[in-house]
Parts: sequence; C-alpha cells; structure tokens
Amino acid sequence: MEVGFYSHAITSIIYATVASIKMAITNMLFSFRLRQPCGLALIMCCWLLLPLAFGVTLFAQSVSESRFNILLIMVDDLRPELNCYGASQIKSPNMDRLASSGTTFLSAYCQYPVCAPSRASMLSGTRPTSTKVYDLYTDFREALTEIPSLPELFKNSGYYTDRFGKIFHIDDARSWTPPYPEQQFGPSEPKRRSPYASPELNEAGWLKFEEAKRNGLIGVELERSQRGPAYEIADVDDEQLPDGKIATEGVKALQEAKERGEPFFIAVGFHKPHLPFVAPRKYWDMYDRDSIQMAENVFPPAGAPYALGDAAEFYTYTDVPDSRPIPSEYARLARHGYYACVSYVDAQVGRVLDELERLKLDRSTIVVLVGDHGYKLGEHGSWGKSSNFEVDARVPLIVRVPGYKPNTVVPGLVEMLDIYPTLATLANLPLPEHVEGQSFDYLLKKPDAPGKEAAFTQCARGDRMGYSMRTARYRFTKWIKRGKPDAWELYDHSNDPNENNNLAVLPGLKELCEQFSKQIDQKISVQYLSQALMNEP
Ligand SMILES: [Ca+2]
Repeated sequence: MEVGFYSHAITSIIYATVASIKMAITNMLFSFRLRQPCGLALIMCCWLLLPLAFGVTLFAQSVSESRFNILLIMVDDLRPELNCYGASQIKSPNMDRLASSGTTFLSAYCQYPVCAPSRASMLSGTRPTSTKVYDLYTDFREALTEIPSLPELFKNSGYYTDRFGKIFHIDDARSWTPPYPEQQFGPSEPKRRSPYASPELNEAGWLKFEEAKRNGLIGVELERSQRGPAYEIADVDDEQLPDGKIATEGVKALQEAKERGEPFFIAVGFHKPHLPFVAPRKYWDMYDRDSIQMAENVFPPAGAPYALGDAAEFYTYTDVPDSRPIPSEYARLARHGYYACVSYVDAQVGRVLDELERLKLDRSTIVVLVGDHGYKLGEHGSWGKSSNFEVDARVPLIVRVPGYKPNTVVPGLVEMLDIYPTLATLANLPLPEHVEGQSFDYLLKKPDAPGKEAAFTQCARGDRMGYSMRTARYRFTKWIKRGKPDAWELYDHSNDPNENNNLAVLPGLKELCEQFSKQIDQKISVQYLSQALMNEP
C-alpha cells in the first residue's frame, strides 16, 4: 500500500511541476505576443523548457501507469543450503547476487514437503487441507474450482502471464495468457521423460516405461519404471539439458514482454537439483568430492515414534546401493551430484536475472526465488523429502522489490502460502477472500519485525498424517492415524537444531505439547483422516 501511496504522491508532484512549467511557458509566450519585441533570452527559455516539460510529462505517465511486473523463479528440491544462507561450501553466485540486492528469508516453510502439494498450496494461497492435494496426481482444481490461482489473479488484472518449465506440478491452463491445452481433471498420467544428456540412458528409460505400461503399471510405479542412474556427469553445454533450455525460454519471454510493454507475471521453474543429479561436467568440477562435508546426524531422532520413510524415491534409481544406510562412498558421490546441480541451476538463474537487468526491467519487476520444499542428503539417515522434519520443511526464499532496501535478512517465520497475498499486496491487487496466508510485505521494509507466531507443515506416512508446527523455538508434530490422535514429537531448536531428540516423551513437556496440539487444530482445521492417503513419491 505504501508503495502505491508513494507512487501516487510522486505522480501528483510531477503533474503539478509539469502544470507550473506549462503555465510559465504560456505566460512567456503571451508576454512575447503582447510586448514585442521581446528579448532573445525569453525565446531561448521557451525552447529549453519545452523539451523538459515534455520529458517530465512522459516520466509522469510512466510512473502513473507503472505496475510492478513479477518474475517468479521456482527451483525443484532446493535446500536453503546456499552461499547466501551461510553455506560457504556452495557455489551459488547468482542467487547470492539476488539476495544481496533483495531480502533473504531465513525461516520460510513449505506447507507440504512434496512437489505437487507444496506448489498447489503456494499457488492457490491455501493450505493442503483446502487444496486436498496430498499426492502427485491430484489436481487442486478438483477441490478449488472457482478460485483464481496466483498467476490467474494477475492475469485477471490485465497482466500477461506465462510459465516456462515446472511451476504447477499439474499445470493450470487457465492461469496463463497463451492458450495451453486444458488439463483433464483427475489423476494425471506419468509422462515419458528424458532427464539425461546421454541418448542411450534416455532410451533405456523409455523402453522400460513402455514395458511397464504394457504390464498395467500406473501412477507412482509407472513413473518410477523409467528410472536410470541417480546421477550423470554430462559432457554437454548448459543449454543441452532441460534447465538450460528453460532459461533460454525465460530470457526470450522477458524480451517479448519488454516489447509488448504490458505488465507481466513470468514464472520460470527449474527441474534441478531434483533427482537424477545430472549436470554439465564443469559444475561437478567446482567441488572436491573428498572435502565435501557430510550430514552429521545419519540416524533417526531418538524417541521419535516412527522411523523416517525409507527414501523410496532415491532407491528406485538403478545405481543406488540397496543397503540402509547408503554406503558412505556413494553418499558422498550423491551429495556431490546435488551440489553440482545447485551450481548448474544457479547459472541458469543468473542468465534470466542478467537479461532482466539488460532490458532494464529489474527497475519495475519484483523477483521471487523459492524452492518447493527442503531435502535430506543423508540427514536422519535418509534421502529425499516427504517428512515433517526441519530439513524437509524449510525452504530458500529470496524476494527483491524495486526501490526497497537491498541486502536485508528476515529471521521471522513465514510460510510459502504467504507469497500469494504478499505479491497481491505489493502489486496493489485486490486480495481474494479464499486466501489463507498473510502478506509479509511489512517484513521487506522492517526485516527485524516479528514474523508469524508459527509455520505449519503436514506430511503423510502410510495411513498416518503428521501435522507439524514450527515456532521460533520449537517444532511440534502430531500424528493422526485413521481418525485418532496417535503420537507426538517435540524438538527444541534452542539446543537441538538438527532435531535429534524427541522431547514429547518427557512428562514435563506434556502441557506444552497439548497447547501446540490445540493451536494446530485451531489453525488448520485438522481433518481426522480415515484411510491411507498416498504412496511416498
Ligand atoms: Ca520438489
């Protein structure tokens, strides 16, 4: 609101100035006509003031008509393990550059640590209990038929909206200006994929996929049938892999948006560092595998009611050793691959940001960079996402608003579903009633102001749903099994940041757990689920 206010105030001042200049010129010309002959100086003044008045008028128009553009950059499975988050071992110069010119959120949390539910929640501005998306194959439009998605809100307000790469897990055609094919409601079919640089590896995957289809496999099992190795050191250029192509499309989209001259919402979604860890060799060469620091806590938390999931997604890749825990040599290789992919994606982010600057659109464009959930690289002895632990729930989030103070850091809690109302507020768009998040635009101006009292995440395990709540100090998780409260977990981040000790088993903390449990019920309308919800993707 404040930005809008200032912009209108500036516009009024400029118009007042223009009016004064016009008045002065008129007066001078008038006196020139009345009291001929007039001095040469007066004529020169007119000629000097006219272009000035013209320029100021144009500037006034551009300010009055300006609306922030949006560039949304989503990165699949990106941990907040970036240089700008204090992880000096990671080479992420472009995301660091964005952070140094914007605001880095240290405590941002997803609402469901799996691609599809997390993205559906963020892009609809509602919690998973409203989207009803708990797996990879449910379209949020089944439950939320009428609401405008985040890009759709902008589209409905006259913005040109488009997406490149992975934004929604199941695309939402009506969110975008170009006419994309409508998705069928209901489960979306797994697609044949080409994640590798090597044609042989891709083709081997297709053959397995076609065979699995003939054998009647569907859903997650069909998706997994085409898997090859979990990594590839690719001897190719950046643009020969999908994310390089996506960056090129994003660059082109910005150029076209510049030519169009209309406000835009452009979303660019990168696939890496999602498995398989495929990156050009030069990004692998940025890291010395032997000196990579491995997870400190390669064991499940003490006293946790359930062991973590068995990282099924990771083990479906053909070269991953079948032993639990993963042998340390392979774990080191996998972490190296993940880091190489982070640096590869970082370079693609840099290409898009460079173009934004080259086109001078950075002066009028809000940039949001966000991951869809965290990721375990051996922490708790597990690999992948799909848990309520901090390492899966916490996401990287960087926001840059033109004219706002650069290089700021927000320690307060925010949730990914707050991105919807925040962007709507910053762009002065009316906020739809369905939105369950709350704008954190005030934190962009006052980074040290308090964030939310708590951030909520949920994640299923078999026939249980875990509802988790993160406060500044604690993480509390309650499990519901077939409609009945089942178990609690409580971790104290003041002395256990890696969540290795479940304190809910201690009698002295029962009251605190009960208080948190009630807060979860009040906040997210816990539905006591009566059946198994999903296979772990
Ligand atoms: Ca993901």
